[in-house]
Amino acid sequence: MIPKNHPRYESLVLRDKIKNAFKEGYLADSGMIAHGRGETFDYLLGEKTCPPAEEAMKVAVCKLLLAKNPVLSVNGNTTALVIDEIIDLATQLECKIELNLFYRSEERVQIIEKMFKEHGWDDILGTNTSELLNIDGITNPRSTASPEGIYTSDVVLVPLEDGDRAEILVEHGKEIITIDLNPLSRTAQMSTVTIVDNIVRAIPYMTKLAKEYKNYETKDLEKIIKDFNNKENLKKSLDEFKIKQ
Ligand code: PTJ
Repeated sequence: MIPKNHPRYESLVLRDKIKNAFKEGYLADSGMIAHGRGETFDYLLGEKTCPPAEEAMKVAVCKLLLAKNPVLSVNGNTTALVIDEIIDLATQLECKIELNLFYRSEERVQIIEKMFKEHGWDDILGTNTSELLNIDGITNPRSTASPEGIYTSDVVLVPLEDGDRAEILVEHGKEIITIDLNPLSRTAQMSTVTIVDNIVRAIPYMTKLAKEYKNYETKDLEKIIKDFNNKENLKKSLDEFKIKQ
């Protein structure tokens, strides 16, 4: 039991979620390392959502609302940290959720599928291995894509992963949105829109924006997107990492 008055209470609660997910068999062992990496960056960021992340989230939500087939891709860490929040976001956006694992095993797939069902989301894509297609150019288990989801999607949210999937999906003509506390990660650098923030703060904020923006006209959404430049926004995000007391 973590005492509520502990100065690191919120951070310890997240660690507990990660530890429990590993014990329950659906978090990759490397997922714990990934979480530690995220914790470090979040410390340096002041554990708060910064203005460049807010700007990127506004653009990301507009792109997801304007998309023909938007998909939220989830892995073990995302499930452990924000399963209910991802479901809320997908509900507001009326979009699909697809499971995509780097350390893919049938056991992990089944546990995560069951969890989504128990949390009220019946049709998570990417779980029926025999029906999945592969994205050309990705030579690891992240290449899997469901025919009605990532394979035919035009805008995909790819949070909390560092690798080559984002850039290859971009090469395939898709717009990729990532949430990554490390602005220098390969995924952060290669995505169309990079949100440098903790996923636990970002997803609820995006849901709030989606509720507001879904009443906007197309031209108003396009206006929000128009002048966004991801490279410039990434530079602004990097400037937020100041080591100060
Ligand atoms: O569940 P699987 O099998 O798909 O595996 C998941 C992991 C996360 C192990 C794997 O996909 C992975 O790519 O791990 P990496 O290479 O450590 O990349 C994770 C990235 O997410 C790093 O850049 C971290 O800084 C970042 N990150 C970690 N925790 C958070 C985060 N970004 C946002 N919010 C977090 N809470």
